[in-house]
Order: sequence, then C-alpha cells, then structure tokens
Amino acid sequence: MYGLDDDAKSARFHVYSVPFEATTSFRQGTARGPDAVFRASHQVELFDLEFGRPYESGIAWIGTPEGVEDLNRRACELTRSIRAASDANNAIEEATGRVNEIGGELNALVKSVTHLALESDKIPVILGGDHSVPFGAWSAAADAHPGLGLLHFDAHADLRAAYEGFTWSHASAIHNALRELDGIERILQVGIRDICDEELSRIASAEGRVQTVFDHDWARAKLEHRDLFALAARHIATLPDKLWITFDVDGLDRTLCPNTGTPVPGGLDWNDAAVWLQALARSGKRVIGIDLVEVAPGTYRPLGEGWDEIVGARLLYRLMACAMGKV
Ligand SMILES: [Mn+2]
Repeated sequence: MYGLDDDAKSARFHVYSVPFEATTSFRQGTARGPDAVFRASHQVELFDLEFGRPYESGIAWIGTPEGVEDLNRRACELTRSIRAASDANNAIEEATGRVNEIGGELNALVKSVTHLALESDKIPVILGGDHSVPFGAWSAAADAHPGLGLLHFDAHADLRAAYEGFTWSHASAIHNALRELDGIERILQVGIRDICDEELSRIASAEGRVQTVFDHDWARAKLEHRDLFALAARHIATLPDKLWITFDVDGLDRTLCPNTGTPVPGGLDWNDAAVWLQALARSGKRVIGIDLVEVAPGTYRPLGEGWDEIVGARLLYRLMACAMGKV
C-alpha cells in the first residue's frame, strides 16, 4: 500500500479491507472502496507538506479477512429481495432477521482481527465498506481501552434505531455504539447536517456522552472569520485521552466524494478537515485505531477518473499521520 513494501511484523499500521455494504440504503458501490483506495494509494506522494511522513511508521496492507466477501454476498442478496418485495410479509421478516444475523457475524469477525492487531501493539485501520463495518472494531477497542473516545466525522448522525429493520444498519452505527459499548465514554461528531427528530433527542438524552458540531455552526464560524483551529482544539480537548477515529467520507463536501452512497450538500472542505486533523495531531491525544468508510469508486466522474479513491487514499494517509502525533 502507498507503494511501500512494509511487512506486517514491523509496520505500525495494519490496514484491513472490509468490503461489506449489506444495508446501504441509497446507492451501492462502497464494497469496491477498499480495493480502489489500495490502487489509488500508489499515487499518493509520501511526503505530506502539512502532515509529514506517516510512512516512517510502516503501513502494511493485511487484506480482507476470510469470510467477509461471502457474508457480503449473502447479505446483499437478502437485502435486494427485501427491497424488491411490495409489502411486508413473513418471508421479509425472516430475511431481515437473517441480514441481522449476518451483520452480527461480520461484527465478530472485525472484532477478532482488531483485537489481534491491538494485542500486538499495532494500530488497526479498517477500510469499509459501509458505516456498519467498524462496529466490531470499536467493540474490540473499547474492551482494550475502556474510557475510549470516538471522533466521528460524518454528514449523518447515525443515531437511528434499527433503520429499515436492520439492527446493524449503516444509519445506526453510533446508536449501536451508545447502546452496546459501555467502554466508549464520549463521542464527538463533526460535519453533521442530516439528522431526524429521533436522533436529536438521542443526543439530548445521552447527557453529554455525545457532543455534536453541526455543519452549519462550523460554516458560520468560518463566515465570521473565527479561529477555526482553536474551535476544533477546544472540542477535541473534551475527549478522553485515547481515541478511535471513525471517518465517513460523506462528512466531506460532496465534490470530494461524488460517488458516495448517501451524499448531502454542505460539509467540510479539504482544508477544513485538515484543520480538525491538525488540531487532533497536536492535542496530545493518542489515536489507537482508525476506520474510513463509505468511499465508493463510481461511474459519475465530474472530476476525472478515480477521484473518490484518490481523496480516500490521501485522507487515510493523513488520519494515520494523526495517529503518529507528529505534525
Ligand atoms: Mn454518512
């Protein structure tokens, strides 16, 4: 990956590909994300003017854990049949139950590889796939480091309970983390601009466990020429010392992810994201794991061939720089 030849033993970062998108609700394609990001990584300049030299820590591409592709194929077939049905019936209910079981199996698989990486003192990097993919990784991380913080970049709050009947829906990722993972102490959400009433109440009832920086508030701070670095640093300071970063690429402006599954107008531009990541890298917090989800290489190419994955590969590189803490 990134044109490096690092072996798994010496590399600090272990990158896992998890091409799973069973509950994608609008536009498919993110299961092809990991391979596309891998290919695009070869075009990334290893010296990053702002973020230094993440490659010095060693980045090893571990590949796809055995069984993931099969789970994805089975679950996608079931979701297709559910969506094709005109009304609810017993068969649909049964198929939905099976999708939920498959989601549980995927969680267990991702949890076990993440656990292995953490145990051998590596920084696991999970490349999705949709936003349901990293739940198992967060679970392993929360077990290993109770009191963990989650830094969540996204257009969506992902606080829906069992969206469309799917327990492990991409739209329920943070809801599930709050409900199931006591080891996650606090969540900071950034870029959020698509949210329903139920999700807003969920934030309120979490009593400070979830803190949300809405996109419109960030945009206003920009217009008012406020000190964005200080603003980001203040929010990051409220997180625990150990963090997992979960980055849904649709938190970025849509021009940076034209083929992602559920795009929303607005969002962080490239340099806004850099401000957040610089603030994080300089915060003294320790990043113990990373996931990047919802990158989709598609056929809509307003900015030329391979744009979604070029952005994904560069973003992932910077996320790893944050985990090195040297910027
Ligand atoms: Mn999203």
